[in-house]
Amino acid sequence: MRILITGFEPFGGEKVNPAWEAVRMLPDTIAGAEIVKLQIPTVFSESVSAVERGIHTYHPDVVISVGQAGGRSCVTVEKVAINLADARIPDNAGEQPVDEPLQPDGPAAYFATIPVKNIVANVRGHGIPCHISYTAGTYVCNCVMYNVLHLAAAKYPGIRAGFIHVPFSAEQAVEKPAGTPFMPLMTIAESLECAVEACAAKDYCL
Ligand code: PCA
Repeated sequence: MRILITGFEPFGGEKVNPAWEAVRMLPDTIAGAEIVKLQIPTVFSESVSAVERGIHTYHPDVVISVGQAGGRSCVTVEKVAINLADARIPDNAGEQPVDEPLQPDGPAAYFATIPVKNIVANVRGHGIPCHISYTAGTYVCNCVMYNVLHLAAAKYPGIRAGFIHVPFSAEQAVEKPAGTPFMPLMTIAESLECAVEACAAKDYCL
């Protein structure tokens, strides 16, 4: 099994993105699955094509995308992506869509096709706080999750896909007001390893 795992470049004035920093720490093999890591731009119009190039190049069985969710206190595994782009801040190319559909003819939403509950259980089983989330927001992360699931439904039926949001890393929180939720980068990376392990297992429920 081959798993493509993507992480976003920094955005919104941050120096790092804990998603990519954690992804790049992962080993090249987890539970027998080959891991391919890819950094993708935090740009509405470029992010999905970057993932699709990765799909063309590496022919993965599973695509897991990872993004920063500043303000969340634990790792969250996204259940659903919605057909909406509504950006609070401009992306890294200055694009700021407001109330736009991602796919004018697409369905309102897609559910993740990775084993969301098993991932949550495995991450928690390793002592790391983790929950299901029922909103991936309306920014670039939701755009990638929706469009990768759309691609999988239309063009790559063998691929399973989903999204994981991670909190700020400790080094980011140092610069922020007291009380800002964070997680050490090592712990974030460990949670991703647990997530991949759950995806690599044969018997699982969505
Ligand atoms: N988080 C943003 C986009 C890139 C990232 O890492 C989001 O949640 O949409």
